[in-house]
Amino acid sequence: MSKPLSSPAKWNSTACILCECNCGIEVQLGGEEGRHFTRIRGDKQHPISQGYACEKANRLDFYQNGRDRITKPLRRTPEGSYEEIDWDTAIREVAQKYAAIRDEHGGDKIFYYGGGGQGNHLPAAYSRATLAALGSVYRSNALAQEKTGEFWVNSKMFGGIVRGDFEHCEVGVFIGKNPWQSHSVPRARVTLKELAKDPARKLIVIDPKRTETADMADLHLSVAPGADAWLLSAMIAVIVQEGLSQKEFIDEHVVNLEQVLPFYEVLNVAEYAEKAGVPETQIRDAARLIANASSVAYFEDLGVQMNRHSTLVSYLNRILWILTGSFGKKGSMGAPIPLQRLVGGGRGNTKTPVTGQRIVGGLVPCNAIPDEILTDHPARYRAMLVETANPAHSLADSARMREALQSLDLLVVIDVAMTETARLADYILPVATQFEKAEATFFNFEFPENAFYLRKPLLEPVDGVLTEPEIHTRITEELGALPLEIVDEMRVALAESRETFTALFFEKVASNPEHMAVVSSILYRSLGATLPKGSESGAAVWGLAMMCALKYPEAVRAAGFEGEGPALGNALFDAILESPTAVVFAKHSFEDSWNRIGLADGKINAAVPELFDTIRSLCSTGPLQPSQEYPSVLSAGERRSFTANTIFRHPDWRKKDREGALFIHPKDAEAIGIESGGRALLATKRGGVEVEVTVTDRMRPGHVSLPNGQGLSNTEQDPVGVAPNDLTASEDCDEFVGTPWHKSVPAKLVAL
Ligand SMILES: Nc1nc2c(c(=O)[nH]1)N[C@H]1C(S)=C(S)[C@@H](COP(=O)(O)OP(=O)(O)OC[C@H]3O[C@@H](n4cnc5c(=O)[nH]c(N)nc54)[C@H](O)[C@@H]3O)O[C@H]1N2
Ligand SMILES: Nc1nc2c(c(=O)[nH]1)N[C@H]1C(S)=C(S)[C@@H](COP(=O)(O)OP(=O)(O)OC[C@H]3O[C@@H](n4cnc5c(=O)[nH]c(N)nc54)[C@H](O)[C@@H]3O)O[C@H]1N2
Ligand code: SF4
Ligand SMILES: [Mo]
Repeated sequence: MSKPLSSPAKWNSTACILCECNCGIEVQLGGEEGRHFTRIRGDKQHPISQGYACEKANRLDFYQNGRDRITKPLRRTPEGSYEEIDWDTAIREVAQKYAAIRDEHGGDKIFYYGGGGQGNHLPAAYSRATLAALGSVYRSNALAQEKTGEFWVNSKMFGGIVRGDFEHCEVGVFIGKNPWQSHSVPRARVTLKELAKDPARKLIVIDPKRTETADMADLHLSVAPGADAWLLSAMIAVIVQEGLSQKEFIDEHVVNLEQVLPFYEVLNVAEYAEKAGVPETQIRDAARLIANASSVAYFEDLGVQMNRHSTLVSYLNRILWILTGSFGKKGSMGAPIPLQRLVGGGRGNTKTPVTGQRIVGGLVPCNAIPDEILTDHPARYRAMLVETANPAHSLADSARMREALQSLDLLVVIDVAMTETARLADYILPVATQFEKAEATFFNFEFPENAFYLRKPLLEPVDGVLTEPEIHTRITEELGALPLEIVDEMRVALAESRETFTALFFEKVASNPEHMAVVSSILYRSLGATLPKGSESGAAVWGLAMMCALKYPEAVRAAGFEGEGPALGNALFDAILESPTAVVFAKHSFEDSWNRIGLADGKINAAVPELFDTIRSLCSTGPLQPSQEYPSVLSAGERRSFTANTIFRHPDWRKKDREGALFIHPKDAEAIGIESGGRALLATKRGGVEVEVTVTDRMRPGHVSLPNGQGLSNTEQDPVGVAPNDLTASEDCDEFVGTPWHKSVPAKLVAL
């Protein structure tokens, strides 16, 4: 029998939600009730990813039709199980309980964690109304366990976010970053291949492991785990001592470098190379290569940002940018125009209330969270709202994190799934998935052209769930914080025209701090109600498009939009709303980056004196040494081809390496008498777990590595693989910003 002829299935445009690249993809729907993703491909129309997608995107049905989905609001019973409740009860009780804590102890005792994952940042915009209504001031998310060191030095040196142009660089440098697996730069594998095959361009990788990226490198510096501070110091010293720095660039663009250089003029390169565990000749080669290049792009990531001296390493990396003249030109570092800044805001608190730790970008250091809760200090957090995050699994020291979450007076979790964190909650509020509502991210870091994508829903939400904007707006209303008369006025104005609405917004909302505190809900209830079904959550984007157009009119016009003032903002918003893919919203020159660094009259500041003592201390200290008790260094949480934080919960999504084996070097395997596929006991000071072992000469001897995102559990199935934070400790973190040392955990391995 011949196959029936069918019309070609429709390809629906959306984006992958598994990493910050958010590649444009197209999806065919089918299967039961047409709610399964049957085919997925890269979307050629997407201006940044241009048809690129990696193998993980093909597995997105494991998210849309994922394990552990929740579809009814749940309330914890006195016996500790859950009962289903209706939404009115859920909203009323949650609002009342938070309000009671606010009234008795102060809104600052209500702590917010999350607001966005790899594919959805709109909850961060809408939660602001709820938090304002509650007087909540402290918040955090995953960025405060990876990027806050980088943010802090950027704010002191550049005054804003800075990214690399790997598409055009002569030399690309990756420090503790494996873009072959973890991406983070657009079309990572294509970009890497282009770099590797062009004899005029060079790739340098700094990583203890010979990663897939290192395989392609011209120079792979296999640094000892946790020893990057010595390695980068030695590279700086080579450039300074051999007189290779870009003097013209420095004279024109940099201040305060004289405070830094004397130290490197006398630094003993051989000694630092020895401590870094890298041959001195390789360090000299790498330093000369970047110093003599016409353009260098740099990317540092978790290998150093979740490691010893992480903030210092971010600083030393930037000193290399300065010495090699790598800013504000094609192929080097630049400052993208954001549609919305990823961090910032908060209420201006600079220290955590209990332990007094530094708050960067409004984010409480993640490792400090248990200490801010597990205490009888009067300023402790007593309640939490967790949204689109799984801190019981993703933050250091899961056992302590669970204890902290359980000790709260109130924990509410907003999620699509019954997660490790949700299972500790008093109330669980289920939401539509990222393919059942309009969503977007603010991971928009490209230059000289930057793009933003308001994805439209592919499916109707399943019965019983709401979206985050709806939940936050209902809570805000319940708390009596939504100015209903303003919402009505805005609706009437909108019925007249968008221009009338815009004028009223500036006249009555933008000028009133109380209204601005709940602006997302005002926009949602007015403008949102007029947007196409499923796209209501795009209302907050109107505000962002407006701000962007008012702040960067030339760049927005260069991207093809017309108008002045608010009219330009409306033109941009309409394009975002109507476009079937991402919209290029800003265009500028590479040199324009100079206009966006906010320090010292458009110059780069090279001195961060808070770090100088630590810089000096490197002379007399050395990196982590193996001990008898803990002879190995564990990197807890490596990105592999089948890891995606905890976005996929069912282990079947992984086509290979199902359990997530521990990678170890043949020498280490021989020493403990184990082979690939063998099982071992892996112990750290915080815990012990059983692991499967894979022996590979990619690892550096003494260095072992476990994947991230494994060890998820539910009531029906035992966890598969190891939850990495069963092995990590909250006190092991950076002295400046509290980022964890997950990539160098002292560990011991015993064959079973
Ligand atoms: N496949 C996949 N991709 C992802 C994700 C995912 O879960 N899976 N998650 C996304 C997220 S949230 C993030 S933040 C990024 C992270 O992306 P990456 O930072 O690239 O990811 P990791 O594999 O955690 O760490 C990178 C490298 O650091 C190396 N490393 C370990 N110790 C050291 C050290 O002491 N010094 C140096 N120089 N390097 C060291 C490791 O060997 C590893 O190759 O990936 C994103 N992309
Ligand atoms: N030891 C160790 N720990 C690590 C790392 C490591 O390398 N080592 N990496 C860290 C890094 S870099 C990161 S970024 C974090 C990530 O950790 P988290 O920030 O906790 O994020 P995810 O694991 O991605 O969990 C996202 C949650 O969002 C839920 N979700 C999905 N879609 C929606 C939606 O539309 N709405 C709502 N409300 N919820 C939704 C998912 O079900 C899931 O519970 O993990 C960190 N933890
Ligand atoms: S690089 Fe892969 S995981 Fe990341 S967004 Fe693109 S397709 Fe998804
Ligand atoms: Mo991350």
